[in-house]
Amino acid sequence: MSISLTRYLVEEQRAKGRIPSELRLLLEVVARACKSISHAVNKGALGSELGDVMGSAGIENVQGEVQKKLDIIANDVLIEANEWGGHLAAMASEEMDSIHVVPNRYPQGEYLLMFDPLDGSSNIEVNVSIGTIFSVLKKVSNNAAVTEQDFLQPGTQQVAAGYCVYGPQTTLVLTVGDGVAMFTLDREQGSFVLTQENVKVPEDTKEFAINMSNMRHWDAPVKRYVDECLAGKEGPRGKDFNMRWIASMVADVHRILTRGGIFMYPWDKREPEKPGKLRLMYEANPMSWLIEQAGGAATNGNQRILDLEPKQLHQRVSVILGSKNEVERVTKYHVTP
Ligand code: AHM
Ligand code: MG
Repeated sequence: MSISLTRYLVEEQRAKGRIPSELRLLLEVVARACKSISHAVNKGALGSELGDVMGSAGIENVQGEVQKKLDIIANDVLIEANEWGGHLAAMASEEMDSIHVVPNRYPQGEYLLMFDPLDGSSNIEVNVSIGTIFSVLKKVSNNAAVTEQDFLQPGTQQVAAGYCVYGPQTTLVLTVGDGVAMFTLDREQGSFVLTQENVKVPEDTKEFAINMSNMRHWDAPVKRYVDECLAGKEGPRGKDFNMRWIASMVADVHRILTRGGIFMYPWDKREPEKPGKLRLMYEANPMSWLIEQAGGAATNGNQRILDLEPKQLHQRVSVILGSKNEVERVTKYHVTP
């Protein structure tokens, strides 16, 4: 008999006492929002939702990146679905300058939701997998008003994290700190069905993912690691490596959770003042927790990502994650070159 996401969450709540009912509801609402984003993404050229956002204020978000119409639609879907339920205090998104506090007309809960509504959105037009990444924290301060400060908690404090990948299948991947579970959207039933539990990332791999066009900008430890992989059987690693780069973190991480691998978006010299391209709160923290829950590792080269103390909501970070032994190797090259 198939197990729905609802049943999985009820069991996590009831039998395991792992999640309170408000968190269960929150996750159900996020999943519902993902379903609706999946439908919008699926329409492709049949809808009117492809393309960049054209507005008088320009087409860039707070990060200086071009916004797609579907970025905005996905953001609105998540906000509207989540703001009235009473389980959230506030939300923060890669696509919004500042936090979105639950309006006064609705009851306020104790959770904080962060998301990248449509990760990898440069892939929308070319019909390649994209996804939604989310992370949930608990508001710890007793202050009545929620501020950005409430969000600035390390990744170890997450109470739930996951992503939904919109690919050939729509798959929701979730952790509440009890391993990683995958749910596939059954479009006939309209519900997410558990398709894999206890997901495990193999400790070793022969597959790496990095944007090789940035090679000349990398730091020495990353260059050394990739050079050694490229040297193959004849090189110091004594084996051939394969390479993949989808330019959609959700899809790259999904592959790694499925068959192992290492993903790197390291700091590079293009914009030396930025610690990396990816965002700590919306991308690195939730993905790092999922990877760790599946037995993998995630660092910024020097430190475990989940231990980083965030200073800003839109903070960026260097990311190295995936199969444990490979991540440890790259990290070792940074720490003791
Ligand atoms: P986005 O959140 O604006 O889509 O950017 C993040 C994406 C990641 O999904 C992906 O790993 C990376 O950017 C790809 O970057 P690049 O085009 O530099 O290879
Ligand atoms: Mg993103």
